[in-house]
Amino acid sequence: MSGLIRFGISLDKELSEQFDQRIKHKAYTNRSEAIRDLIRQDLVHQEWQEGDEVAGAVTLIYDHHKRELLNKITDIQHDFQQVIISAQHVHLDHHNCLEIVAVKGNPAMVQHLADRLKAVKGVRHTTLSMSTTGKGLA
Ligand code: NI
Repeated sequence: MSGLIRFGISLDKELSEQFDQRIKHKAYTNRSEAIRDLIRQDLVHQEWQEGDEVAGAVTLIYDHHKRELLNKITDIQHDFQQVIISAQHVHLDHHNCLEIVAVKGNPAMVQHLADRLKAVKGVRHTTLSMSTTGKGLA
């Protein structure tokens, strides 16, 4: 197969065993697949730091009963329209709301949006999931 290269990796036994356990746990069928994913993950991380366009999602969990909180979260999102593709609101239970904000664009601006949302008082948990638009990834 053209375009495919093979290379050997030297690892100490303990690290190799730990990696194999991890592979099994994550249901990879072989080491190559797992290593390819790790390499892609690292390249995506670099793209996030240096690239000009990235994609991802910001998720936040917050108290449904604090109405002023929803206003703040909405205000912030209006300030970042440039990088927000969509937002989905899920009523998790009687008390909690989950908001998933899909983002695409400048990495620094996306990070700034995530930081602003995280800083809102009463937001219980925030994650920024970093992905890529896929351009330039094999
Ligand atoms: Ni809700």
